[in-house]
Amino acid sequence: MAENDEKYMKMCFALAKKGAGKVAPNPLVGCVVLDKKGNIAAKGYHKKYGQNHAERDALLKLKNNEAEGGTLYVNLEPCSHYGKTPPCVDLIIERKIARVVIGMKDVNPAVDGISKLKKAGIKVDFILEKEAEFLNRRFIKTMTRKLPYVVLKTATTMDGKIASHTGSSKWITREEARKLVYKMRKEFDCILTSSNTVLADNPAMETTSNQWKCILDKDLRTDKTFRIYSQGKIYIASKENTPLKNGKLDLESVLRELYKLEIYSVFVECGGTLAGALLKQGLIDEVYQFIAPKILNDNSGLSCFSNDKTDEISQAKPLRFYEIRKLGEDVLLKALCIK
Ligand code: AOF
Ligand code: ZN
Repeated sequence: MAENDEKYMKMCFALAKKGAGKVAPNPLVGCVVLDKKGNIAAKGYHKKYGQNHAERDALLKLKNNEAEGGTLYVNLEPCSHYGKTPPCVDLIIERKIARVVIGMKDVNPAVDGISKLKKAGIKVDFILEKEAEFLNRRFIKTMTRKLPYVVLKTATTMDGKIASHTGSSKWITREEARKLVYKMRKEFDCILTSSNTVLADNPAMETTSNQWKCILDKDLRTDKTFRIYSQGKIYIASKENTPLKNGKLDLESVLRELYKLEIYSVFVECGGTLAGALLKQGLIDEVYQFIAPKILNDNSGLSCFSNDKTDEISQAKPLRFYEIRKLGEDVLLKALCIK
């Protein structure tokens, strides 16, 4: 039974992922319904923000009560509240499902589906909880912190440098890695950078016209002649609209402002100072690090994280690698910051 539970929960994950990029700030959810005999009766997923939840999408495909006494798999606790749609638990009860297998409890305080299911005599089991939480890490962050999910991208030499002491930085990684960055940007509501990066490199940071670009520019040193301004929606955080902390823009306030603009995910492309400050303040959720097979060997070269002095290795920020990929000559490491 547990083996099948894993199999069908993994099927839910795959269905859920079909909603990627279309459901934020809502979760990625997939659902599989089995009849009494254990055959698949219906599948569904959450397709678009504001539309039917995965459970409703699946259950409405049933013609009669063919799933009576059956099992429903869903990677997130079914909802019990009236939001944009009625409670999924009511429909589950109505369709006479006997057992519900859940990936993770919902972090939305409005939801208490598990006790409602149990009260109705439905058996509730959990499976692959960690995997389910990993899948919905963006949802968990935005729902619990009211802050966007932040991924910092950096491209370094093997000794962690992003430029030599003269500022020479083009190019560290090769075409293939750089092309992947263009694709990655599309997975985020906003690209964030600093005026230092704009002034030093004048990057275009191509996005779609719907995406935001946030420039941290305390003293308004950049203007529309820079390439970054040529497309996308622009948000400038400066001392005129952002509180200062130790004479610098308060980074958490900037992220809160972005959240108010319905920006739920941010891709940071910047130099070591801002990267270091974000890291120190615990504002980074993940790091994507491209590494080229090169060693700069320049003591005064610029490091990818260079905000602060740290005395002890024990004070180093802990992360967890979850993807390691070879891209032509370069590699890409994806790592989660462990809070
Ligand atoms: C989804 N899709 O498949 C499930 C969700 O505003 P509503 O009515 O769409 O409710 C959104 C909340 O419903 C969401 O924050 C989450 O707690 C819960 N479950 N949401 O968008 C789904 N199952
Ligand atoms: Zn629901």
